[in-house]
Amino acid sequence: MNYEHSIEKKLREIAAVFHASGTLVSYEVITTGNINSTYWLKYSQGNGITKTYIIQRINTYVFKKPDEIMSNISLVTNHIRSKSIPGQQTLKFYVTDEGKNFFDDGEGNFWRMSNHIDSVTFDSCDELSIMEAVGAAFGDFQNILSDFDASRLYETIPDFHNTKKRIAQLYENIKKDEFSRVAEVAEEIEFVKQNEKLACELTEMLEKGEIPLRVTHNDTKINNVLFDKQTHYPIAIIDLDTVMPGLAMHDFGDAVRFACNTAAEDEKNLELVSLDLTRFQAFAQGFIGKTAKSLTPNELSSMVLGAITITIELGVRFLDDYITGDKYFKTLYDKHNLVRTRCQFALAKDMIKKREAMEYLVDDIVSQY
Ligand code: GN1
Ligand code: MG
Repeated sequence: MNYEHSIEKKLREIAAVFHASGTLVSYEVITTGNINSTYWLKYSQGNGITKTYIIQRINTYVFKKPDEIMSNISLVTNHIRSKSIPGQQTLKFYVTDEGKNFFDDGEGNFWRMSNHIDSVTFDSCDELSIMEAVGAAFGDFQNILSDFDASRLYETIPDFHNTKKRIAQLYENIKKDEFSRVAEVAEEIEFVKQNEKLACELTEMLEKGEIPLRVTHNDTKINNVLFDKQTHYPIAIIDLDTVMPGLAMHDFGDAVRFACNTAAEDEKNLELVSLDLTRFQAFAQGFIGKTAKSLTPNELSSMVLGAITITIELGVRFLDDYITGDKYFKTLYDKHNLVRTRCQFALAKDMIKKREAMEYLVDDIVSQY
């Protein structure tokens, strides 16, 4: 059986487990996302009517306890749904005969199926109104979850954004050098050493109780916001696998890292990589506009630090994956993780250069509320 045929067979099998209705017309592999495998399926209901579904195979190397992610997602989506926010849609996960929102196929694979929300997404965007809307959507997400009891959530990836631990782990793996790749990355290691103190400031503030944990999204890429096709109004936030207690500055910062970069996350030509201050201003206006009243002064004054921190942290994670044999992130070619590392560090350098300008913009927005 060829590969495509076996995937199609598997998808039909999984869709049946979750009681997809109708007959499969077509499917597509969705290639965005570095962790899970995602498929879009179209089912005919007869009379020209179709229904679309999303099936995902959860990466169990990354998410060791898929049942815990699905428990979190179900609590969070129910919470969002219970607020009945006009214009907002929520992901709905289908259940098996046993009433479970995931399925273990007995071959080591965990699957889930949700509705597909008809929408558009942006991987990058020069349109400032969209940038502001993305900021507002993530800010709103923060507000919607502000009354959610965090103790009900599992920590799906322990220490996910604990920058200190991420760096400590990198140093451990540098010592082991299991794949003999350390010599090649001397410059990158030097960058980490030079910026370690700065990158660990937020972790330390948290340890000292100077900033609060909140329920956060933790993976705020712009393409996790779904927009209405016609109005370009945000209608849903997806990718809820890492919703857990975290820092508001990390949500702010990760979105900035991804959406305000003038290049792609894995751009090889580092001259193209920089922080776009105009996009930053628009995003910050949206995010801080929604959250200024509920965040503490320490949080508001460390938003830019959040962007620098998360950019260095992701570079550290890519580098760690590179020297430990590329097991965590999906890679499309040899050294893909190294390319990603270099891109993140180049962006972090530019953010450090522009830190004052970024802080000035944030302060200006804060002063409006
Ligand atoms: C991963 O798979 P995706 O694109 O949703 C990663 C994020 C990184 C991102 C970088 C669970 O997210 O933390 O920021 O890649 N997710 C996990 O592109 O590790
Ligand atoms: Mg994600």
